[in-house]
Amino acid sequence: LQGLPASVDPEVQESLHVLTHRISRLEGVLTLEGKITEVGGKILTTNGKEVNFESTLKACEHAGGSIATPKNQEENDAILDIVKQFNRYAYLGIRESDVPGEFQYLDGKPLIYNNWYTSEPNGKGGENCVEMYIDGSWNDRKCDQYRLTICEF
Ligand code: 291
Ligand code: CA
Repeated sequence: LQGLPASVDPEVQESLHVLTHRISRLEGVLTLEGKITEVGGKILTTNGKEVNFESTLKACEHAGGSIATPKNQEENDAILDIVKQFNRYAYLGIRESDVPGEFQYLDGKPLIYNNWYTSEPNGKGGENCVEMYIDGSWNDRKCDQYRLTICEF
């Protein structure tokens, strides 16, 4: 393990080494079985269930994660892989702000990446959430639809 001060007890260092090894093996198994996808530092997963936006947030938070939120094309592609596998749209961790037509992350920060479908967001009244289409592009959409739950950890 890199970055550990030399003062860390050798037995503690060994324990961390063993734990790290075991975790990476578990990640390998889960990835091989298609249960998780790793992208950058993120782990993405789905329970295969379709629920509305609020329920998606709750499900992800209950599991100790948060709703999938693509911050770059690589992450968007990884979420898209899951969307394609299930052939179901998914809500993303993005919402309309108090400024109509402006979308932001759930923590209120402005978007640093987007993949809007042509002429979206079109804000057809009350489209405060964002869904990913089967081609990976985004559409603003009402929050009451049943969409594939995808969480990030
Ligand atoms: C159209 C587009 C989208 C919009 C969507 C919903 C559909 O896409 O105008 O921007 O978000 O309609 O308004 O909602 C209902 N109730 O039909 C539809 C897909 C081809
Ligand atoms: Ca729309």
